[in-house]
Amino acid sequence: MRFEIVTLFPELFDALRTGLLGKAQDAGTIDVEAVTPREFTTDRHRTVDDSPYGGGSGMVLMPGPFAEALDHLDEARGGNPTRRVLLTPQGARFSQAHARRFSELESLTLVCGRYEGFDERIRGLVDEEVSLGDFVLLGGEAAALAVIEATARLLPGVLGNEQSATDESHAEGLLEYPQYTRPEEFRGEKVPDVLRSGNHAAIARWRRKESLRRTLERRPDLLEAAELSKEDRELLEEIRAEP
Ligand code: JBQ
Repeated sequence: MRFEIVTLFPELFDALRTGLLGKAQDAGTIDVEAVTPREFTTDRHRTVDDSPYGGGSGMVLMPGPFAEALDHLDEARGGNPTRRVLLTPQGARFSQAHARRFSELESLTLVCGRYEGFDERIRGLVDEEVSLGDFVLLGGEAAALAVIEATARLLPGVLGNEQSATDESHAEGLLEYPQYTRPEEFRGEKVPDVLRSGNHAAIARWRRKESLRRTLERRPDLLEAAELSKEDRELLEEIRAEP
């Protein structure tokens, strides 16, 4: 899969050479190309922004250099299709469902806006708008990195088999159960006995119960949406009956 980014800070996407996504690039499973609208300016100062019509403080990103950068990427792709996504706090909240949908594409083009503002006509250049959430960033770059990571990890060959199984359990919509490794006791806190019992049925039941407990305590909204078995509902009753 190809990830294209239009950004004023292409160096930030060098971070994708690290770890599993670096390996995925070396293996050719993913391709990352970051281009800057600045490269597609014609004036001496490589201007990408200008003062707003109607007055006011701050600068607004001009549509021209963004459109030229997108045209360049279209050409480099040889006319193959892509989906253009603008990162903006005004977009739909990014979710695992977006990541799944994006992971089915041959190519995804992420356009990084700036919180300060971009010309409204940049919106007309993209297919959809997404946001990571209700907090303030300086620009879309950190959001684009998150979208790339969430999407790329779903591609065959990016993760080992072990972790793709983990994704399925998370996709059920519950929070993860607590995990432990050595030492058996750390600063007075012991590993729960059941995990050292060798009783696999008891361990599976404990883990499911702790997943349910965490979800109930921290994300009751997820519990509403989750598909629960009869055993799950019994475990929840046990939890609710606890002092
Ligand atoms: C959003 F997607 C963007 C782009 C620029 C700023 C942003 N701020 C908050 N949340 O994810 C966002």
